[in-house]
Amino acid sequence: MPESPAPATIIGGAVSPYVRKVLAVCALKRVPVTIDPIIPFFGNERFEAVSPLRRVPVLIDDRVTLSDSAVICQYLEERYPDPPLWPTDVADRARARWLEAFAATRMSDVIMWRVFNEAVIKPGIWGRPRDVEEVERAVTGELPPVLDYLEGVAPADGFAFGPLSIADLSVAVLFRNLAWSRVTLDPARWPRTRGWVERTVAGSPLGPLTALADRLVRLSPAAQREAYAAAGLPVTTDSMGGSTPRRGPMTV
Ligand SMILES: N[C@@H](CCC(=O)N[C@@H](CS)C(=O)NCC(=O)O)C(=O)O
Repeated sequence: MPESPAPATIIGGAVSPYVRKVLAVCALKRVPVTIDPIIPFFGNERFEAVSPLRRVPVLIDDRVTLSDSAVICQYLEERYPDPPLWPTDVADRARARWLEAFAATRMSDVIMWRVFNEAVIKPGIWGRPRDVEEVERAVTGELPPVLDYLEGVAPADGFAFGPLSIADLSVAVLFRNLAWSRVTLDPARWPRTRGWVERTVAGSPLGPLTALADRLVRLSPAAQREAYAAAGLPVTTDSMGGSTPRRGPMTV
């Protein structure tokens, strides 16, 4: 008999692509979730205790407290194998792990740290002006090779390895953070990547999660909590978020 999923608390808000990835996997595996949608920079001592790198997401359930979306998703896969989110073929499974690693490393460096951090986090959280030239340099210089690589591996239709997998989710989540950074991609230059991302969002729980996050980016923290509940994601009564930031923005 497969184990019925234990309720989990997810620390971190759905504006984070890594939190959306974990929430999508929880939804696919029917793990009941309560969310503490903190901004990581505002995490209190309890947050530091559960997330030594002070990063979101964190998953807490009856057996583990885990950081890092890749580690969390692997745990959920092994504990709740249905539906499988890693391909069955051994070579495809390795390729899926690589795409997840690529999304977490070079793709994240460019999209989250060079672009989103400068365009959205710096003005929105730290009240400092964005360096428009810095964003432009990343978008014109560093982003195209990442997208060129993805264009070479993107499927012409469907998902990367047949059924929806962790590779599709890991890559697709990052594109919404580019859109919030007001980066528009030339549709003629990376058409396969665009189609792959659109199909993944439309064909997975990332659809409603992205719609929720589109609302969140325009709301105050108090209104955000209501938006989560309205989207069927109950919010914890107690929070690991404080009212003042604990440290300045991370440098890479
Ligand atoms: N590789 C990690 C990345 C997590 C990450 O960078 N999260 C960001 C939010 S989008 C964060 O917590 N940043 C706060 C910080 O680095 O101080 C994962 O997949 O979970």
